[in-house]
Amino acid sequence: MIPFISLRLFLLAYILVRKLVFNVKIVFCGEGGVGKSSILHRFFNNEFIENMSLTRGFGFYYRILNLDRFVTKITYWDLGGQEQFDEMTKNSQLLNRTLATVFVFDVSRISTIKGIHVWSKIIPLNRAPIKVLVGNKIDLISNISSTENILKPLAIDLGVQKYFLTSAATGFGIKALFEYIDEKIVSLIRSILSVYERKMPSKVIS
Ligand SMILES: Nc1nc2c(ncn2[C@@H]2O[C@H](COP(=O)(O)OP(=O)(O)OP(=O)(O)O)[C@@H](O)[C@H]2O)c(=O)[nH]1
Ligand SMILES: [Mg+2]
Repeated sequence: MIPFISLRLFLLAYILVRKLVFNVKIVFCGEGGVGKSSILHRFFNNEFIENMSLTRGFGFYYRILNLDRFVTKITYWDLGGQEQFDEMTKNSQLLNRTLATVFVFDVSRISTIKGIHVWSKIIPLNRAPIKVLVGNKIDLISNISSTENILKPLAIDLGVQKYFLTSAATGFGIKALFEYIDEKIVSLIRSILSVYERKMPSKVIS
């Protein structure tokens, strides 16, 4: 990430390629079976697997956002939520330099919210500036408004900027979730770039 790059290195990279490459890490966390892998699978493959196997440790997905002045490589970390993998996943080194966290719970099993509380303590706000709350499996419940009544105070409590109701089964809310994360990443990088560019000599910027 740019804050860790020296200004001199930044200038050199900018002069050489006129395009910067950012590596961004996003983690999907939450209790086992809430649908983290299914959400990612739905987004990347536009498909739903009824009997998705549990994630043993963690999995990855990659995506490149190619913008006019910079390229962003986004890595989506799919963390296995089963307790047996805790040692591997709830690990500060693994979670280091996370830019965005997606906390997922299952709206048809409200008790899965407690997994989010556990994760929110492991990834404090200052370590991951973008935080999103997701209530998945919305296709399994009929009373959406009562779920919203749970989500709103929970979002405030966790200090997350936004919450989404999704269904990996139908695809509901999935595109909006990923678009929101993209927007937040791009605006964060733009604001960092503008700070650095103010410090650069004008002939380099022109
Ligand atoms: N009806 C319905 N089922 C879902 C949805 N999302 C996931 N599932 C099902 O829930 C089960 C668990 O989904 P996973 O995506 O494996 O859950 P996970 O959070 O990755 O679980 P771990 O890897 O164990 O942490 C699977 O059988 C999925 O088919 C959804 O939106 N609606
Ligand atoms: Mg999984």
